[in-house]
Amino acid sequence: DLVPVRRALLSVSDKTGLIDFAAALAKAGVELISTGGTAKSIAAAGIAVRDVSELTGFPEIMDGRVKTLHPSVHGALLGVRDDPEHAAAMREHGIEPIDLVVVNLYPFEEVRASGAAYTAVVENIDIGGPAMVRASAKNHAYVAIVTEPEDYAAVLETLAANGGALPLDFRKRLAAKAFARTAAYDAAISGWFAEELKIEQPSWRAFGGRLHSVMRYGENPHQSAGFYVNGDKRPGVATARQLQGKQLSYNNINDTDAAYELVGEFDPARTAAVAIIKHANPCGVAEGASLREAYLKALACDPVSAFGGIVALNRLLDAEAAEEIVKTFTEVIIAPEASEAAAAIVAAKKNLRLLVTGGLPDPRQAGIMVKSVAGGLLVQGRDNAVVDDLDLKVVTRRAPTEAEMADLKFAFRIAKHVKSNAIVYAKDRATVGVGAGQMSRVDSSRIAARKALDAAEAAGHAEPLTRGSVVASDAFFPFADGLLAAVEAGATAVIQPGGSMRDEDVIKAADEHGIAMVFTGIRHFRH
Ligand code: 93A
Repeated sequence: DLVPVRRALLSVSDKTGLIDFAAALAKAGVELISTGGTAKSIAAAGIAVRDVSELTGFPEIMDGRVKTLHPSVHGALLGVRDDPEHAAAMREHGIEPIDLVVVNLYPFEEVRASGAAYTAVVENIDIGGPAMVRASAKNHAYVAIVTEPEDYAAVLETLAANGGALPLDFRKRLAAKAFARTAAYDAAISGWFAEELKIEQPSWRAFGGRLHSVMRYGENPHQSAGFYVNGDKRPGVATARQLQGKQLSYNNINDTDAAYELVGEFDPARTAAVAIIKHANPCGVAEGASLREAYLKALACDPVSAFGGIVALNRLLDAEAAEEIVKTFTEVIIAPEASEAAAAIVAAKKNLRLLVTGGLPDPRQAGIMVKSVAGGLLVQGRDNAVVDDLDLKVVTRRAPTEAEMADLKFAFRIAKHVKSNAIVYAKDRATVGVGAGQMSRVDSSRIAARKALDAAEAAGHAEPLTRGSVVASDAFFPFADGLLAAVEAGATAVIQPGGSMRDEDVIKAADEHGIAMVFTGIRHFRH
């Protein structure tokens, strides 16, 4: 199952690593054939290359729209060499077999994301490229198809290890990758059309996806993992620039995303805000006059969990904040920007990743969320409800004070980003206890209160941090018990969606304890 590589066809838009690769192939005695721009680059480096027009006996026409769409090319890629009829057809028509195809496609995703004009986007729909990729991948019994510069090194190594040939399992793996690439490419194109046509129905196809990086492993070391991006340029983990630190892991990316989406809820013109995330849940979030103050307040919520966490900031990371953050073992810092002094402080921690995004995500932006289930995908619109836009209704005799109201909104903002059942205690624009991911809302309440007690003890406070706090619940309290657990912890005001059959019981319990309660009418489940 070894196929010697004697002739290669190269046609690439992304010319990264092309010359080195072409030179190595030529040195290994491989004959090179190439299309217009690719041939030019190779020839300019002094490497022998034949133009594909020579092979087809046909010039590139229509601005290159038709350059490789020819039987001399596709016959060479699709011919089953062990089939006598195929072999005869190849001889009869002078079709020379091609053993290695190196193609990457017109940069449709990048051009689309750049906001280019309609016609420019259309022009970047590659037709000949995917045709060659798919033809070669189908005929992997004889042809190897390379679609990413990052695979050039492996191709050369494998060729060297096999005396100038490539083995079947290697060609098969390349074929699988090739079809994944063309599938994602077409998904991006159809997603663009959907956007152009304002088709609202969320569709995973609209998500597209191009391999951004392969991680060492997934959620656990025995799982493989890759990070796919869809060309969406919104500020976030996919578009961030990593200034330092080792490669992000699967869990890092997931947690960093959660952290940055959360901190995007805080308008940097109004306040500095910091979120510390562990296992995709916040273990501390706070506003402050400065990032340093916000960080210290966030850290005080649950300093034990913050160890090994992800820190997201809504403003330029300054030296004062950086100095505090590096005191605790932290996996990732993500911010819109970082000052030079701050970057220098972070640089002392070799493994700590520092990501800058150039901006904040817009919490109100529409979008789609995709989740896989056995045999399918669940697709929904992004939860882009923001508490400031909601019609908040006071349902108790006592209305919240101004300070309580500010904390209630703060807590509900956070609850949106906590796995359900979510209970968030807050005081002075800082979380003091977070209960996440419990099957029972009462348990979430109790855990949040318990954590607040632990944090208070650790900090040497006499009182639990929940004393005089407010509490947010991501969904309604089905019974009064959840509310009573919050009262017991010392909360004085509550924010929740409302809408339970027993709302009246819950309101009555609140009134009995002098609690002020606000209904949002909006639920923030997050699973
Ligand atoms: O315009 S195409 O759809 N028609 C073709 O026949 C064709 N052949 C190769 N696009 C085509 N390609 C693409 O051209 C390749 O996928 C590659 O991205 C690009 C390389 O062009 P050049 O070598 O001129 O830079």
